Amino acid sequence: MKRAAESNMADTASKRETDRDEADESAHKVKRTEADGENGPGHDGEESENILSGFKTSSVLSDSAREKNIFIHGKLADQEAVVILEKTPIREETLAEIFSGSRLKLDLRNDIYSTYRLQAPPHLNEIKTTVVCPATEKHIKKYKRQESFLVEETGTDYRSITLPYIQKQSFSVQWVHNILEKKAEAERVVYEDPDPEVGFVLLPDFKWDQKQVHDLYLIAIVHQRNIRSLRDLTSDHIPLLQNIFQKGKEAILQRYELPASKLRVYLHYQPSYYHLHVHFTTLGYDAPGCGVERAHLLADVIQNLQSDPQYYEKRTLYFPLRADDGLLGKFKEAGRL
Ligand code: M7G
Repeated sequence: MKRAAESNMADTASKRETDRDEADESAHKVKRTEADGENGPGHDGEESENILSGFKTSSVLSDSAREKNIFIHGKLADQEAVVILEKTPIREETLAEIFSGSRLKLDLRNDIYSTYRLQAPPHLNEIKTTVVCPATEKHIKKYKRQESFLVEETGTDYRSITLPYIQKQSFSVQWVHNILEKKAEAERVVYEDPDPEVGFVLLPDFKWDQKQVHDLYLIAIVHQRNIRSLRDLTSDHIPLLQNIFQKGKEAILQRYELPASKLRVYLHYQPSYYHLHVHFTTLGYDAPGCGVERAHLLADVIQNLQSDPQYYEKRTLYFPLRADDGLLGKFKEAGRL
């Protein structure tokens, strides 16, 4: 898949084409056995009841013709829900079947030019679909297209404004605990270091459909449960961060044949989910949230902590907040914006 994200609907399609060209042929496709077989349900896809047949649309939160996705707010069996629909990239290995097994409808013919509507076989015409249900008001805001503002947060602001807010208002991290406890997505785990101090679970981010490597997106979730974000990191965490960096890169090389030089490894600040995790994406993929105003390279984080153990406790950090984010309101109330 390309992306199933909220805000950063930047102009990436042509960039992806370049990335595609750049990538080694061997690193181009996720090996079929991994992509389509062993990763279990939800990957090649076990048949599921169509829970969306009763979905009632309330509003379109955002959409993008270029990204070919749409974020919809609605109701599923009387519960608030967000549904994300996204057309997936056309994979090279499906071309033969597309050419031989499709129906063609002619739109126009003019000299040497002709355009058609091609109706591919249903299994080659899938739409990646993400359902959040029951969705909270915060989810609806997260996916709604809206203006952003850059916030400047000192260490003091963090303790007096941000921390009290996130302690009351953040998204549940139940899905993270489910992963760590193998109650969900266990078959998707790419690598695990079970050590309680420096250990982590590496698995595909749910934005990635794992069909092709050029938009690879994995997350490493730490086993420790008391590290909320970048702000909580001190030099005590260097062994944890180095372990994630080293073993995460090795696991990706082994599984996807992608070398470290092709990876962007970073943390978000602010994250959406306050349980420390690290993002691993391909360098050429313009992943949502990988801009300088939100992404902090893991390599830099480690170096900063090596040079100052309290770096992230003291440092002024900058990040964007959406217009109707409650945290933005708190910064305004405090006269910091
Ligand atoms: P973040 O920086 O906290 O927030 O990253 P963001 O979503 O604003 O980037 C959390 C990451 O976890 C994101 O890249 C999400 O796509 C991913 N993610 C979120 N959920 C709820 C799940 C999930 O249930 N499973 C998996 N595998 N990834 C998820």
